[in-house]
Amino acid sequence: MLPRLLRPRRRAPAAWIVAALAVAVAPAARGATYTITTLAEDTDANGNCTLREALIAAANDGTQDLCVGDVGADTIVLAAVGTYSLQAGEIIDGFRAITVRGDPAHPASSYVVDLGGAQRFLWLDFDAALTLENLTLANGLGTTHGGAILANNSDLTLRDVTITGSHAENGGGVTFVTFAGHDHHLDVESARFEANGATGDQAYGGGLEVGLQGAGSARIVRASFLDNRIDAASGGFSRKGGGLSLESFSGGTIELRHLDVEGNVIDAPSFAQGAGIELFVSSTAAFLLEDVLIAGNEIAVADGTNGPSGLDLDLEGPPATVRRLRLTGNLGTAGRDQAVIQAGGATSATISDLLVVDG
Ligand SMILES: [Ca+2]
Ligand SMILES: [Ca+2]
Repeated sequence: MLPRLLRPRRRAPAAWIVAALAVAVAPAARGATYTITTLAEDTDANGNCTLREALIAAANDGTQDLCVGDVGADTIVLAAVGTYSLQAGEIIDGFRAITVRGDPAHPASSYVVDLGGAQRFLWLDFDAALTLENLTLANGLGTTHGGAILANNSDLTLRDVTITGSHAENGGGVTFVTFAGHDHHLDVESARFEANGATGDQAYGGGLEVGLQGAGSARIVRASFLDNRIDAASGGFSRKGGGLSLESFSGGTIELRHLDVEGNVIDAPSFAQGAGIELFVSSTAAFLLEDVLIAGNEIAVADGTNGPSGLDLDLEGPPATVRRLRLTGNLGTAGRDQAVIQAGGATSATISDLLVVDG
């Protein structure tokens, strides 16, 4: 006897065919568009749709006041120029896709979300997707990872976005981490990570922490990492990447281009590496690092285990292209080198056009 799914089907009655056609032509879920016209924060049924209400509606497909829930992927448009308050507690998004954008009529600096040193903008937890366009996130507070955004096994896209004044133990501004079986993508284009801080005893990424732990890929193009910090007081291990820390263990392709990395600091008594950038890649997918300025970054404490000050690049397997790097003035009080570049394992690395001056 054939398994049930393989048995020949009887001819469908006419009514079934009509019903099937009706399903076929029914419009797909389009998702809701929430246009936010108030800077205030509330979850009261008072006849408005605040940013908090829209994020909760989008993260749950449920109605909040005038934000009507929809099963599709949702878009939130910040239509009021000014500073939005989002400080009343963590919002978690699992499985849903959300886009939040500032109205293109004004620049990203016109749409600020003030997280009040109280919460992240959003915690993406498993197979969610967030796209941010043309806005600024300020004063976020995460716990262990991701001050303004924690993307855990989820897609994250940042375009024309500034992340500033945010703190967590790792990933002071943003943490993007993905594990085996969750092949998610980080896409950053035209973004600024400024004056964020990682505060863990063991800390990765003062501005941005990327961890590809068995899957995932990253593209970061035209991004600035300015004046971010890692501050670690006691004597633990691994304080890495004052501006950017990216580590890949069997992750996918990595493309890093047109980066401006200036004024980042690691202030730690020991084991501080890459006050500007720290990159460790032990995958076999392509790696590209090009057109990067690394200037004036600092390892603040003199210790034999500390350094380099500008760039710590360790390639352990990928076919790698590294070119057109400018390192200047990465001195600090203790950084013994502006850059350390290591290529081991099966890496085939082409490294060219390095300018290292004033250090
Ligand atoms: Ca309301
Ligand atoms: Ca939805």
